[in-house]
Parts: sequence; C-alpha cells; structure tokens
Amino acid sequence: MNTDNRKTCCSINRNKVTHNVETKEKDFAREPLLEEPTKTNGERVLIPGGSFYMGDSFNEGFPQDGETPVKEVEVSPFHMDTFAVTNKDFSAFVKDTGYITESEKYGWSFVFYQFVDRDKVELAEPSNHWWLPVKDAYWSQPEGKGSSIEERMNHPVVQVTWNDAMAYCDWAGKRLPTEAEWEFAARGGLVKKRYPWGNELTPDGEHRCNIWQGTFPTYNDMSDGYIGTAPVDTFKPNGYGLYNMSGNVWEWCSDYFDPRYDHSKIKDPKGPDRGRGRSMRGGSFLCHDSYCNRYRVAARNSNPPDTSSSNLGFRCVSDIR
Ligand SMILES: [Ca+2]
Ligand SMILES: [Ca+2]
Ligand SMILES: [Cu+2]
Repeated sequence: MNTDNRKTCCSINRNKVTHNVETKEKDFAREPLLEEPTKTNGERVLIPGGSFYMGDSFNEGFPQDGETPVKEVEVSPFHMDTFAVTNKDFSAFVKDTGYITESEKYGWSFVFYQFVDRDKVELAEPSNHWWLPVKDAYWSQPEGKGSSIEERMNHPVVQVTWNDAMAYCDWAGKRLPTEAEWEFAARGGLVKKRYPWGNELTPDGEHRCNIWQGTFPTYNDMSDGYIGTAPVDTFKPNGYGLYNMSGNVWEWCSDYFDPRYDHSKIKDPKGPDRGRGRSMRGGSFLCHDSYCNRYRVAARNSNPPDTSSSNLGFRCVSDIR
C-alpha cells in the first residue's frame, strides 16, 4: 500500500515494519426495517437491497482513498451479521478446525503502543512507530505473551488477516461483504449521511461509536467508555439493526482495493480484479478527527491480505437462499 502521505492512525501493514453532487437527486429514502432493533432479533439481519448513493457527499475524505465521486450503486438483498465476529465465535472455529492464524505463523503482529509493556513484551524488531511489532501477538493473546481474551469473549476478534477471515467464512458457510454491500448496510436506510445514525458525531451529546477522544496518539480521555475494543453489542444499532459498523474495529471486505472505484459496474459491484491490498471499512477505536476520520460510512482503507493488528477484525454476510 502506498502510505507516503496517507494518514494511517488506525492501520498499519506488515511491509511498513522496516522503517521506523448530482444535478437531480432521486429519492432513495426507505423505512428502516426495524423500529427499535434489539439484540434478541437474532444474529443476522436482512439488508433489503436497492439503490443508494455510495461515497462521500461532503468531500471530507482523503483524496487518495477514492471516496468520490458519489455514485449511484445498486445492491441485491443479503443477510448481514448483527455483530462483528467475536472472540467466542473465533474460538469455536479454531476449536473445530485446528486453524492456525497467520500472526501465529509469522510469530508476531502489530499492537498499539499504549497496550504494550515494553519491559515485559518482546518486539519482533525495533520500532518507534505507535504500531509495535510484538512477538507472539495473535488472536487469543492480542497484545502478546501474558495477554488474554478471557475477559473479552464478547469483543470483536482482532489480529486476524484477510486470509484468516476468509477461512472463518468458509467454515461458517458465510462470506465477507463487498464494499458496496458494507456501505449500503452501514447507512442503515439513511441517504447521504455521514455516520450510520446521521450527520452528528454525538447527537444530544451521546456517543454512538467507539473511537478516540482527546489527543491522538498520546492521550485518550475515553469519554465513549473504551480505550481499546468494546463488546460487539455496545451502543445503539443503526436502522438495519447493525452494531458498531463505525468504529470499534476495522472490518475486512472481499474487494481488492483500488482508489479509483469502478463507476461502470453499478449493480452488485465486486471491486477490481486485482490490487495490492484488500479493502476494509468502518474505522476503529483509534480513529480521531484530528488525524484519521475514517469512521464515516463512506471512508475506505486497505491492507495487504496477510496483515493483522489489534484494531482489525471482520463481520460476515450471507446470500439469501
Ligand atoms: Ca474509545
Ligand atoms: Ca466496525
Ligand atoms: Cu482511523
């Protein structure tokens, strides 16, 4: 990935270790499927499909990310998991299959520096970045030796690569969403809004997603309640009943990433045929407006398919049969 002048507060890739507005608008508004969605509605929701305006209507993204121009895109109905894949879910997969993740094979993964005790944890190599390559950091010990997911079974699994996510999907009989599906779903039936719930970050002072408050990357005042990951059912869901589409953890998508998003395929676009990385959406608990505002629904990012970090997970979708 070309990261020369991209603000990468909440993403990092393995290759980086070596150095330290339309004239006439159509009415796409639709009624949300659920008036007041609750967690008891099951583990997945029906995303009704239809046409929507994909991309950044505010021109506030990073130009290199390719969030514009806004284009009219149609997606077919599908099911999306209400929550990101949790540590509990991923444990069941590993138990059943004996799957070994890529971080385990590499022997290290990226951890945000504030979660690393440098006296106790060994680095794979020296680093002055806020992303530290930590030895033996992987999904069930996300911050390296001595860390554990025991108290975080209902949090999103992290330290999983795109390839790991694909293996999980295969086991679960599901798949990763395309970028178009992810964005359609994240918008929750709203049209041209900034976040899954509207345009205001904290409507009536209420936090609706897990990002960074304070001064990135030094001081997080945690006014949303979380310094790292939050349980997958934290905050109110969007109009489709989906939790934490914005913030908490980045979510892998199936597409290859290309900043020049193909405008010609307006029905169920699956992204380009090749690319250096795979797309990811939604931002993470490290996003802050001062540095990386990618917790907006239109925001895009990518990583090589073998990269993992402590703020990157995924959520599954399934076709309607
Ligand atoms: Ca937070
Ligand atoms: Ca998310
Ligand atoms: Cu970010």
